[in-house]
Amino acid sequence: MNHTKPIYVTGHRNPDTDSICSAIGYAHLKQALGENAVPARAGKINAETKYALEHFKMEQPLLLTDLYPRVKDVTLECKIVVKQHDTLRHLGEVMREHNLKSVPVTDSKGTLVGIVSVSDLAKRYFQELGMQNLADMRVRYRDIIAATDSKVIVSGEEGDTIKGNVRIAAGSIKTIKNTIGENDIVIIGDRHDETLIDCVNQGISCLIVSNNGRVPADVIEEGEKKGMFVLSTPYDTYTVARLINQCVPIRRIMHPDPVCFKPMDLLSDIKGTMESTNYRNYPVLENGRLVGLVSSDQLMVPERERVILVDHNERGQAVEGIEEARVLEIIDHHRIGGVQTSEPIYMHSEPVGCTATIVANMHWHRDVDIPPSIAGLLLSAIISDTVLFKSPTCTPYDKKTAERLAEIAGVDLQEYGMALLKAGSGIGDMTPQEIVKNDLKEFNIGDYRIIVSQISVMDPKEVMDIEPKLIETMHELCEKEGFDMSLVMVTDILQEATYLLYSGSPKTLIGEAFKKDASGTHVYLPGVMSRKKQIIPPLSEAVKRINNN
Ligand SMILES: [Mn+2]
Repeated sequence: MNHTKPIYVTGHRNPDTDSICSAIGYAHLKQALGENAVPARAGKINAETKYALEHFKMEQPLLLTDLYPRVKDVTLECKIVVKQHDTLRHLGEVMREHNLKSVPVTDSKGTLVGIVSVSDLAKRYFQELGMQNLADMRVRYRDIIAATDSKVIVSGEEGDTIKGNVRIAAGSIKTIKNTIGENDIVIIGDRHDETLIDCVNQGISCLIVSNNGRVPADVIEEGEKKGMFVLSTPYDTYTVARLINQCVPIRRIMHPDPVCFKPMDLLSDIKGTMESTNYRNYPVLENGRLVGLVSSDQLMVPERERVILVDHNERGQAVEGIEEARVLEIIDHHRIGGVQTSEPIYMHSEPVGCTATIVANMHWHRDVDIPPSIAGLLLSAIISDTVLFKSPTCTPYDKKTAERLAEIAGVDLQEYGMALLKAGSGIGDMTPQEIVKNDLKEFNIGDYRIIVSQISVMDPKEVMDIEPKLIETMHELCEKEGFDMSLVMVTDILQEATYLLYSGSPKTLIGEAFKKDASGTHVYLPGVMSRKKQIIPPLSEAVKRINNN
C-alpha cells in the first residue's frame, strides 16, 4: 500500500489550547523526521487558542469532522478517457494498451457523458453480424478511411456520416446490381471487368477497393463527377468489413448518464447504490469534473485514515469515526481510559501538566529545533493547561519547559501568560449552550456516562449569574444525549477555586466525591482547578464506594 495520504495529528473534540497546539507541534516534529504529518483539529477553536494562533501568526489546523471512509479515500486516479465520437476500434486499443475494464466517456469539451466497459464491447461484438444498420450508428467516412488505412483516390464530402448500407460486391454483375443501392458503401476486390464502374453508376457513396487493387481511370473520373469516395486499402475484403464495423462511435454502446459519486460521499452511503446497480466502476465527480473512478472491489478494503492522537486517549473524546481509523501513536498526559488497538502502537504518556511539555522535549531529545512560532504555541498550551503553573497538575518539568520555550518564542512568560488567560477567560457573547459545551469531555466512570466541561474565568460572577439557565441547558443535554450527569467547572483563575455545577443523577455522587452538601445545583471547591486530577479521581473513587455498598 502506498501512503500518499497524510497522517493526521489531532487532539480531542471540543479542543482546548493544548489539543490544538500539541497537534501543530507534534506534526512539526514528525515532518522534521520525514513523515507526511498534518495537524488537525476535532472541533471549533476557542477564544484563548485563537489568541495564541494570532499572536504567533499561525494558521488554524485542518478541521477533521470525522474519520469515516469516504469516496475520496478509495478513488483511483483516472488519466485515460475516451471521447464519445471516438471509434470502438480506438476504445479497444486504449483498453488493451492500459489494461482497463472500464473507461469514462466525455464530450469534446471534456464533460463526462458516459462510461463504457469491456462487456459493452463484447456485447457489441456479437451484435455486429447485421452490418446493414451501420447508417443508424452514424459512422463517419473519415473513421472508415483511418480504420482501413485507405488511400483516398477520390474524396467525397468530408465530415459526413454514412447514409447507405455496407455491401460486399461479389458474384456476377447481375447479383451485384441487385444487392447494392443508392448511397451504399461497397467493398470490392481487384476485378478486371466492368464491375467497378457499374457500382459507381448505381449511385453509391463510397467504393473501397481491397488488396491495393487497381482503380481504373473511368472510375476515378466518374467518382469525381458524382462527389463520392473512392478508396484503396491494403486489407482484404473480409478484414475491411470487420474494420468498418469497428468504426461505430463509442457513444452508441456506452452507458449514458452513469451513476456518479462525489469525493465526500460516505462509503457506507454508496454501498446500497453499488449493490443495486452492480457496475464494476463508477465515475467520481467534483463540481461536475471527473476526478477518478471508484471500483466496487475497492470498497471492501478502503485504506484507513492514519491518525496520531495527542492530549487524549479515550474513544469518547476522540474525533468521530476513530474506530474506522488506524491509530499509530498516542502522546498524552491523561488517565488511560481503556485504550484498545488491533496492532502495536507507539504510546508516550507522562503524568505532567501538559501534552505540549512532552512534545517540546521530544523535539529536544531528537535534536530537532523548535521554530519560535511553534515554541510560542507549545508555551501557550502549557500556560493554558497549568493555568500559568497554578494548577496542582503542574510539575517542575512543565515550568522548566515553558521557560525554555518562552526564550525561543521571545516572549515574557508572565506578561504573555496573563494576556493569554485573559483572552480565554471572558464569556463574551457565549450562549448557555456554548458555556456548557466549552472544553467538554466525556468519561465513562463505572456504569455512568458523565460529561465534564470547564470554563476558566477571571470573574466567576459573570457565569454564576446565569446558573439557573446553565443548569437547565445541562439537564436538556443529558436528556437528549443520554448522559447520566453533566458537570460544569467554573474555574476562578485568580482565586484558584472552582464552582462545580451539576445536573442529572445520582446526585449523591457529588456529595460522596467532594464531601460537600450536594442538595443544591453547585458546590464550591477551593484549590480545585484540574479536572483530571481533582474532579475525575474523586468521582471514580466515589462510584467504587457506592457500588461496594
Ligand atoms: Mn492537555
